[in-house]
Amino acid sequence: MSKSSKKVEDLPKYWVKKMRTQFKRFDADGDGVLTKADHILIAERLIKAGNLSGEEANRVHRIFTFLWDDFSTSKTQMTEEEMILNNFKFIHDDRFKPWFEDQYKLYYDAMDVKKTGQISLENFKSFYAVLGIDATFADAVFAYIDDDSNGLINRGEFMTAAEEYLYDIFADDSANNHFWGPLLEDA
Ligand SMILES: [Ca+2]
Ligand SMILES: [Ca+2]
Repeated sequence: MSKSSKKVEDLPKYWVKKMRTQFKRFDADGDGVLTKADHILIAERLIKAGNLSGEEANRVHRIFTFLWDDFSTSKTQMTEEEMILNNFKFIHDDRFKPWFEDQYKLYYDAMDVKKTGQISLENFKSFYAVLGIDATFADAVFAYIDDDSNGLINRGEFMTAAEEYLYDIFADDSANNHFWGPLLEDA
């Protein structure tokens, strides 16, 4: 069987649960498909949560518009199954690594709403809240990502944790697998 003909049920179950969780976090309007509208909604919620205006608000809008345009590769919507199969293909093909890195650099920039170059616990909690994740889980995940325990997440720490979440297919239920919040039980 070639990789392209794989089915979701053939993939590692724990990893699929992570991807389903991520999908549901980003399906901001909850209609079961990822679209540009979800990305715009997340941007708007982030702008509201951070009380941003002017160029700061425009920047967040641009990031999420670009994330969708880049991520969707001109599709108008993406189903959960498509996303899972795509991601499984990506993690087995190094050509997609730079694309993945570009995408997560943008998430980092979006969390760093005030462009300080680092992500504070407050930034992190705010982003979690925007994605509908219970903030009580943010402390443990933040502490895990903050590898040098200086109370801030830098770009390198963020990328390492993001990479683990996507690439670690046989992981246990530890904080590194809660990058996008605790795994959803019905995921
Ligand atoms: Ca949606
Ligand atoms: Ca740190």
